[in-house]
Amino acid sequence: MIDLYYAPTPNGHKITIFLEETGLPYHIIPINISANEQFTPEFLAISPNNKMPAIVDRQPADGGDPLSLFESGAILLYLADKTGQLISQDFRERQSTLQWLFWQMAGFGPMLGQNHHFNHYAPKPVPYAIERYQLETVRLYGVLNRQLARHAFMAGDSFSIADIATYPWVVSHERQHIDLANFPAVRRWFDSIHARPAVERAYRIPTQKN
Ligand SMILES: N[C@@H](CCC(=O)N[C@@H](CS)C(=O)NCC(=O)O)C(=O)O
Repeated sequence: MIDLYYAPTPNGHKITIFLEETGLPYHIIPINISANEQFTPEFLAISPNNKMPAIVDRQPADGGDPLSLFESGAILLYLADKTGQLISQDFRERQSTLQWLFWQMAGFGPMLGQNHHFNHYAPKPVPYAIERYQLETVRLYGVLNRQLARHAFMAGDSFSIADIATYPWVVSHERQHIDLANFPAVRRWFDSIHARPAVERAYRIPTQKN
């Protein structure tokens, strides 16, 4: 059983998509970040960076004590290796998957997070920041579009944790002032993932339980 510390954000949805895709048993522990539950000592013991998602695997492969992990990319890689699913066993496609997973974690997610912040949450408009993160958002969608124009999925022929990490951020493309008509390969990929039954289930998980 996996304990998932979760809120319904793009980074949270990465993990519920993975768990729904693989059928690995899990139990959700809601973290209400608006109520600052990410700062409780109990949660910080699992996620010292005070952010969700985080997991505790009560049956780790080494048979030892429960294993806790934070950072959505590390969690996806751990669960993919645990199940042998959603990461290719082919040497080269595995490297490609890790490369695009790290691209999402280091670039696409953080830059789009800044886009959201300066477009929707900053207490006053900061034109330089709005323009900087909009330009970077457009550049990153261009990178993704070029990759997906050559491959069915981000790492190659197979749906993988790289796609799972990236999709939830593309769900918010309108909030990022991105028109997918300008990125037709992303549009094709997005629609194909949106239609997956496990993805539909992941987005139907009730949002706040506490
Ligand atoms: N790099 C982290 C980012 C996680 C993250 O930013 N989580 C946000 C919600 S999406 C959070 O918990 N924020 C609470 C806070 O910053 O206090 C990951 O991918 O897991």
